[in-house]
Amino acid sequence: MTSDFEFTHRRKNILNGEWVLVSPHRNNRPWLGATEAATENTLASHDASCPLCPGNLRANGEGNPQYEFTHVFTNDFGALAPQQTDVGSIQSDALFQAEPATGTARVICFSPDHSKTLPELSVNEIREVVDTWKNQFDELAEHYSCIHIFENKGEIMGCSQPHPHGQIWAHNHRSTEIQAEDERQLEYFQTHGRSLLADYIDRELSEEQRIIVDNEHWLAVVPYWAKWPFETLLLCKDDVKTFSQLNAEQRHSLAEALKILTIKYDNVFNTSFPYSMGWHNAPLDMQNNEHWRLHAHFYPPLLRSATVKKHMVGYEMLAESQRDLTAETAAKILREASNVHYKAS
Ligand code: H2U
Ligand code: ZN
Repeated sequence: MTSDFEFTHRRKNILNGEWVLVSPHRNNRPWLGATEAATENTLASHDASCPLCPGNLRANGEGNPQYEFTHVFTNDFGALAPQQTDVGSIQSDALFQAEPATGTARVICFSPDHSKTLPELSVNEIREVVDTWKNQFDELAEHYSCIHIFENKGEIMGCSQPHPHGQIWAHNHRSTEIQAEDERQLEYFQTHGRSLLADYIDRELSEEQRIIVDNEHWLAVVPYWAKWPFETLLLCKDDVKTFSQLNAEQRHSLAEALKILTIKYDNVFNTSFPYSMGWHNAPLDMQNNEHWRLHAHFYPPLLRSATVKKHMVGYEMLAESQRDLTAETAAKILREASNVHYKAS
């Protein structure tokens, strides 16, 4: 099956088992280019009222240190806590199923500079973020088996603070997405004797239709089954299952890939591109994780401009995801977007 077909079809997300309906004739016309004027960044590099800026007080009354690169603290309003009271009162049966959930939630400030976003940091500064992700993963891995490292970027994604930051939620139950990806990857491995994502990387590299960034250790593509218009999948090209295994070279290469990918995002609409992104590590509760591959998903909501977002409503809520722009067209737009940030050019 060629990838530039112009008729309505469905594609399967082989990582989580979901299908997406693709209707390219509706919206696959030639790209009109970024229609927005460049949005000016009016933020100061330090904001006295920001709970994430160095030296400022947070909601719980604690002060942030004068940090130089990154700073991690336990979320003052975390959804998970290490201990639960009254767990004995949880009952579960065939109809009402429940289980206790404990864990921890942390916030990672990516930079002391309130006005910056990931693509505006230098590769070395992004490397500090990557190293912090690894250190946090290592530390939390001693207590938790399912560790989610993610970033919500932009007001449109419900991000509460403009200060560049991400989050970590760690727990011992498997989240729904990790469970689905584990099952799909295991099934593929048992059938084909190879890792699903290793084979997928080879296929993307040979087809060259959906590649955005391809460096020594990382590959970013608009996945074949993307549901968000500019969704990307960032894959480690080496046989790495979790953040703990990333060596210095792979982490540096990751910082370089992240810089280019996020710059390209911003340059599509000359705006700070909102998204939710996050890492999928092999869960640490199994003996044999040979079917796994470390990867990150970027789910940006924008469709046509800095303000026109894709709404996952109607058919999408009730049936399955649908997209008009093909993954190949979205990949072309991202690939052709400049590697120099619009604010710097
Ligand atoms: P989001 O913008 O992605 O929601 O992340 C900011 C997090 O920072 C949010 O989860 C936490 C919020 O609970 N936070 C604190 O822990 N302390 C504060 O003083 C403000 C915000
Ligand atoms: Zn700040």
